Formats: sequence, C-alpha cells, structure tokens
Amino acid sequence: MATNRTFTMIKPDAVENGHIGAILEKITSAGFKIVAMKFTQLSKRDAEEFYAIHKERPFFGELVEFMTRGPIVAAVLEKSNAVEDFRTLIGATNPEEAAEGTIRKLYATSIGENAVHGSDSDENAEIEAAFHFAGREIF
Ligand code: 3AN
Repeated sequence: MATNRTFTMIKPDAVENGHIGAILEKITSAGFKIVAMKFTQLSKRDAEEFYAIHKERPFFGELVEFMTRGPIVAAVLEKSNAVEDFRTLIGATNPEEAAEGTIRKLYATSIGENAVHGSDSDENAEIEAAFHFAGREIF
C-alpha cells in the first residue's frame, strides 16, 4: 500500500450516538478520499488481535469490551500525508485535550470512548487496512 493511505474506524460510541454521517462529512471535507469502507462488528478475537500492542495496558479489557459492543465503520482513506493529516483531523486521544473543531473534540465522550481510530504510522495503516479489507475491496 502506498504511504498516502491511512486506516480509520468510527467506533461503537459514535455509531450509537448517530454521528456516522457527520464524521464522514468531516473526513471528506478535509480532502480524504474513501477508497474502502464497510459497516461491521468486531468479535472479541478481532479486537484482541487489532489492539494486541496494548495487551499489557490496564485498559485492555475495557478497550476490547467497548470495541466489540456494537457495529463500527471501517475505512481506508487516501490523501497526501494521510496518516499525519488524519491524526490532526481527529485530535488528541483524550477529547478533553483535543483541539477545537477536531472529530474527537466534537464527538468523543472520554479517553476510552473516543469516537474514531486513526493509524499512527504508514506501516500500521497498511497492517490495519489488510486486517479489515481484501485487496479487491480497496479501490
Ligand atoms: P490513539 O487512538 O489516539 O492512537 P492509543 O493508540 O494510545 O490512542 O490508544 C488506543 C485506544 O485505546 C484509544 N483510541 C482508546 O480507545 C483506548 N485508550 C487509550 N488510552 C486509554 C486510557 N487511558 N483509558 C482507557 N482507554 C484508553
């Protein structure tokens, strides 16, 4: 995958609160092109694998519980400097620290339930996109 792609999830909290449309609007208005997208739900095993890097953290159980409790929107986004620009668009992990106008400032409720995921590196964007999508599902 090229380095101009990132991977995102609209998390269960934002889906439950009816923010899918508003968040997709923010993403496309910021110049990201959606090149893959699906509405799906993670199993416990999926979430444990996706967040394996956090398995020693005290919040791991809570994170898996949260990420599996309802459907999510998974998507691959394309734009120059995608990973960094998307992290700027979503804001800090803790919505209280997120900049005004960012997706987390607008739609996240807490550090745990923070509305959206964004890959933190080109390498992880590629791994995360491949976790959710077959090559023929990415356009
Ligand atoms: P980001 O999503 O901003 O990359 P990470 O990778 O540090 O943040 O954390 C991954 C996910 O783990 C977060 N999106 C959040 O849902 C959860 N998380 C992170 N820190 C905490 C925490 N202190 N308490 C509860 N959940 C957390």
